[in-house]
Amino acid sequence: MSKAFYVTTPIYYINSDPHVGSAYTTIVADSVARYKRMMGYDTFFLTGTDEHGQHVLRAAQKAKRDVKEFADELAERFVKLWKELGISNDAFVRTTDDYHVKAVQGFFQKMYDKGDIYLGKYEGWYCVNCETFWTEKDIGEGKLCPTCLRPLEHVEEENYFFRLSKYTEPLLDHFKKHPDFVEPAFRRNEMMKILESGLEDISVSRTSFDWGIPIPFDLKHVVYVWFDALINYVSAIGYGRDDEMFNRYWPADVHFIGKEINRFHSLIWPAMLMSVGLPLPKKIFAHGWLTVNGEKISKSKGNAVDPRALINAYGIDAVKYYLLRDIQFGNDGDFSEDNLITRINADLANDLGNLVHRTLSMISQNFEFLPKPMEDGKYDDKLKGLTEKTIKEYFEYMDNFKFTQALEGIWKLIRFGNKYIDLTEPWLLARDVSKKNRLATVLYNLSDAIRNVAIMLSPILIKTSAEIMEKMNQDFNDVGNLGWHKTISNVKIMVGDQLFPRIDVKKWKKVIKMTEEKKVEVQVTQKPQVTIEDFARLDLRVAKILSAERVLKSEKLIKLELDLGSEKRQIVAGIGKVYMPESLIGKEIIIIFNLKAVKLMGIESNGMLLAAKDGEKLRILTVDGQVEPGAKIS
Ligand code: ME8
Repeated sequence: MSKAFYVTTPIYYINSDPHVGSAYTTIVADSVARYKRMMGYDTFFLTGTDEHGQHVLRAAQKAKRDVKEFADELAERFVKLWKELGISNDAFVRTTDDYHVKAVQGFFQKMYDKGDIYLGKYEGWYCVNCETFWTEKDIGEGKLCPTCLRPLEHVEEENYFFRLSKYTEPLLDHFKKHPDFVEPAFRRNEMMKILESGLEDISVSRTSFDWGIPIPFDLKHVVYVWFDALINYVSAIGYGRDDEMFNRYWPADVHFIGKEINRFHSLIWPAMLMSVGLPLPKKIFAHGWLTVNGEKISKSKGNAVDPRALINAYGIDAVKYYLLRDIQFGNDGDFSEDNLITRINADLANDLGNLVHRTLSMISQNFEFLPKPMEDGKYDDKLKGLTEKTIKEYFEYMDNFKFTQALEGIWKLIRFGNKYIDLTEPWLLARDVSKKNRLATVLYNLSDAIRNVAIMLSPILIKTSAEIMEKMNQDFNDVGNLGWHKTISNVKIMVGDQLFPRIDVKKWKKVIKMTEEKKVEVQVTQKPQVTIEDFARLDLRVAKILSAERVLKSEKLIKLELDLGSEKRQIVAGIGKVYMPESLIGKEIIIIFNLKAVKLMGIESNGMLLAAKDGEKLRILTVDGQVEPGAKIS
């Protein structure tokens, strides 16, 4: 039986639409799975959805929906999108699936029996968006989540804890013995630093809501959503229910994840596995974050690009090629539609498209069938040598997830193929009957280089690769077909259309409208000009916050007592979703001093503070260094 290879993506939260970021990890994992299948591995590729937790529950409540029905509907969008993107996952795990629920309960029980789970009291901060507990030392004054910058909630609950601290040493040991356990190396070093400072026990259950997996020995608790989610990697391959399958695929060969969830995968997950006595995954690869046109992907910015729109406009192969070629896997990268178009025109239409079209056209003009090589000549060895070198390096790069380099290598060969045409001048050979044999060899060699290119591209450019093979009437799909002069001759070929039509940049309507739309919005909302006198009518002053407390029954409003030097006053500010009252005390802020007093929820507000707003983000204005309260601003 062939060797097994098990590859996973994170399981995605269902409360936001899949975007080009989640598609990125899935496309990478799919390309690796397809490459491994081509290499003859018995490959298992897993993706899925992470459906429990407070954020999903709240989203369902907000939509006034039954939470399970809501989850079913949202999960389906992922299943459908991956189908549309041609993702070749072997299973799709949902954390609400029965087998997963049972596996999590079994896993938790085992850890409990081992003495690694104990009851305690949690008091600290929680980010509902990231479903992450944070300690005081992790977070700043503003009490914002270090990952997503949203306001944290204070939590006080009786929780079960996992003795993570106990695994600091064993984990350090594992990291030292397996230097490639976490990649890239700089991500590994980040984890080593955390380990060296010692791990603390973590809370692993919640009691304040029930949308989760009940803990078998204490049903008022549900398993913490991250604990639940991580176990997907074993539940989906039969943990606790199908030993044969489980033993075949576990340990995973690689978990592909984004850098923000590295700590969960490289520290917590391995410790959980150690606790139940299972081997650790062979590798965790934490890749970087994509921005879109230089900006963080976010719904409020309108740049959470729907991968479907991109694929409809450019085709799946072009988008995949661009992502794997332009973004150095491992590092952060920017998704730029302009660069995507440049790659399509330069690499796909010009280099690859022309090589295939020129070669096939010349064959069809001069021969009835794909010719046999008849007469060697100048430059043949160079093409042969480069083809063989490219294949060898391709394996090395793909095995190490260096997609950019693998594609660069293939494109060197493609470009040399075009150069080989210029050097051997087949159009001149075609004019002279005595050179027919040489012409046959040149065109055969070119076909052979193209066929090798198509096989190497097949895990990524699936459609294009199949199209090339069809045009050339060749069989493939097996790594054994890679190599010089393995092209079958004497077969009918088909020229057909160019593989990639060029995009006329001037006429083209882009998919990502974000930047233009934003500009329009700025123009529309820009206010009329004012004179210095207009501005002088405002009395702006520095005020020091003496006390701050939430306005009863309001999520948003905070009542502030201010020191203005000559007097004290009270204002009410709508900053409660972003700031914790206690974090505001002592700050020197800017207020409009001569604003008419108003009542907000029955409380007088005598002035207004200034704040910067960026979508959902809000930051209050302060002064750069200490000044006396009451100082005037001009
Ligand atoms: O974290 N650039 O789910 P999630 C690159 N449910 N990759 C991105 C990205 C971006 N801008 N945005 C998202 C969760 N991703 C948990 C995981 S696993 C046991 C539980 C990708 O829906 C990247 O892989 O927030 C990132 O780690 C993942 O989506 C986060 O997906």
